Amino acid sequence: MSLTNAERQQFNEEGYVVKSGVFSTEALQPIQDALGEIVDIEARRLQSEGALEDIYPDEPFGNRLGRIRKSNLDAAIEITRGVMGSGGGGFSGASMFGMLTHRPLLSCVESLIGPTIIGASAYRIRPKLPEWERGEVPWHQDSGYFLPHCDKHLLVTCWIPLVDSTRHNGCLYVMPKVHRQGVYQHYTGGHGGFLEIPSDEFPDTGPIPMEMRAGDVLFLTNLTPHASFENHSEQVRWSVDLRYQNAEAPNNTDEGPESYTPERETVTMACYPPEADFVLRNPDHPEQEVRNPEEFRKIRERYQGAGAHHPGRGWTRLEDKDI
Ligand SMILES: O=C(O)CCC(=O)C(=O)O
Repeated sequence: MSLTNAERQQFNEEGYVVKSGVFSTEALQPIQDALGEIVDIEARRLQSEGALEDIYPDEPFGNRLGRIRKSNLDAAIEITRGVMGSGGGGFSGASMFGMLTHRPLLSCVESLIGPTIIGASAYRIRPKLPEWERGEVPWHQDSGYFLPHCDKHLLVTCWIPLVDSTRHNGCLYVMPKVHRQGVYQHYTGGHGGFLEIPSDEFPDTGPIPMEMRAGDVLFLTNLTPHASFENHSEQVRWSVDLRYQNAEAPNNTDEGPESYTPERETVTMACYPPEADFVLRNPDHPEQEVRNPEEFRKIRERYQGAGAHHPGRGWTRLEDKDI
């Protein structure tokens, strides 16, 4: 499996493309099982602490956390924290490595960035709870989070629903055809604590809802504005977003978090310093490739909570916008 010429053309012209069926039901099972296990552990802990009555042990992955949310929002929020880990990129289990290295996905990514593929540091698991306003993610470009010297590079975001995603349960929306206009002004302290581009500060080219089946993949550029809104269903909208770049885009694959100090010149840094990048394919230096889940976990854990300095982009606070 790879992206066709027409799909690549759409990605280049519109800033996004959806490829159906990149992950089969069987291929999604290991990540669903792993996330289901974290939900189970966290739910049992809360139950033993008396914070949660019913933990719905017999509900399938797609329903269980939604049932818990319905009976106890605070407990459900706490469980999602356990799932997401620190900052959202904390889960580095074997099933995550399996997703990141899924061959059909990497073949599609290769058709966008070439044969050398680096797993870009920020990947996220997103359990969007039903009827929870803070679960909304405001309009932003991923480059808003990356350092400015990376704007000229392509970092591909692969957004993958683990359950069918619809307008009703809070699917992603994409603003097409504006990814060639550079990075728009973002503001900190936006909805849910995310970065935000206010909707009057970028062109409205008609936001497109990405209604997708579990296992389809939405490919986005780092300059494509996207957002997601409230989940009005009874189930959690589970998704994972993974990122990839080639070796020309700055990365931290050959350095440790201790080399990221406030004194260091920003232009020498990886695009997103707080988390570890990792080499997945390098035909010229195959010895650099991360080949197994254990190696991957060690690389990720080295950066986890290590405080690698991220200078950010100096965005203004939303409340100071018109001052
Ligand atoms: O999954 C969502 O709702 C938001 C995802 C997102 O903002 C991203 O992948 O950058």
